[in-house]
Amino acid sequence: GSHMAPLKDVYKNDFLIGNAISAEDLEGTRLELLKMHHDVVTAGNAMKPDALQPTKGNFTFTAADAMIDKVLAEGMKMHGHVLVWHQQSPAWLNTKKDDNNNTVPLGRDEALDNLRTHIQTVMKHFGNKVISWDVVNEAMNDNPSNPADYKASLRQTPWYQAIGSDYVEQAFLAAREVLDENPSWNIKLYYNDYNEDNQNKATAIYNMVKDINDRYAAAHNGKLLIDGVGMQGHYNINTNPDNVKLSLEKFISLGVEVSVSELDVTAGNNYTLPENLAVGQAYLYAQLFKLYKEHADHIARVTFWGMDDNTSWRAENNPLLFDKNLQAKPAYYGVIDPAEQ
Ligand code: 9MR
Repeated sequence: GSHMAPLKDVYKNDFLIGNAISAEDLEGTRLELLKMHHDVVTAGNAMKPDALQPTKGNFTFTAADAMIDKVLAEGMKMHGHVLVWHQQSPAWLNTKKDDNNNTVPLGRDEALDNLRTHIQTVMKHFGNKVISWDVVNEAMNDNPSNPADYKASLRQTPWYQAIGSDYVEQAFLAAREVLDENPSWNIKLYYNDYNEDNQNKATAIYNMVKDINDRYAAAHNGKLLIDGVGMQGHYNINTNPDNVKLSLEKFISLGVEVSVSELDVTAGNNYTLPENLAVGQAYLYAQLFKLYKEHADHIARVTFWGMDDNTSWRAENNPLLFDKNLQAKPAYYGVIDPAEQ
């Protein structure tokens, strides 16, 4: 109800509060709830590569344009998600069929050309309507055994297979060129990944960002290439906030900004949430927001991955602040008043 504290007001001195949306979230009651609590929006699917360039050179911006224009007209900001990923990306970007009709990686030059064209066309199209971009998503393996060797820790994605281990850096270079050509735009370039509470994965990500940024800074007067690290935050009720803290502080030590980009915390199953687990979930949300608040100087944005348990990608496990009737759960109160938990 309207007596509830808007999340964005509670954290107005700390960081932006965001949510992931689909087109239905921009209508009626859902739009009211979205606007009441959030400063900024991420498209859950509408700006992914398969949505924007299903076949080579055929850019399909209509739906994304309608979404972003409505978001801005309603007074919210937009975060761009995502330019380079191994999911929801058409095969033509980085693979081809060989003479035996087997799918094989494209050659480096052709794949690099596709990577750069996609990044630059999309960024120029949306221009300054976004505050930041996830340039590369989920490039790192889970729990890599030797995180000191970040290149060996990279996921063997089609982009990796076609371009090589420098595809992440190449993506950021392509994105940075667009910003250099448009100095009036104020857009941050992010690397975004999940399970970042795993210390091996966090260390590999740290090493990658450090290597890429150190070499770029040496050649460009100390300037950053990667501006930010997105900690997705797809957690569960057993996630240890001490591990989140270690990773958060590790990323902050890179001198980049951090955003919590896709937060949700699963608890219970079969679409049911017993009261003890609802309280445990609220407690974990509270611990996380205490941690985020303590590091607010380095956190630009905290974005939830969905508004309510019914429309969540993990609906069975009740991960969000509002229930299927859009009523606030204990988790909501954990977020607005972490000290009380
Ligand atoms: O929320 C998205 C869901 O609707 C899609 O089916 C799914 C497909 O992979 O992607 C979801 O969003 C993902 C995000 O883009 C990247 N990080 C993980 C998210 C959850 O899968």
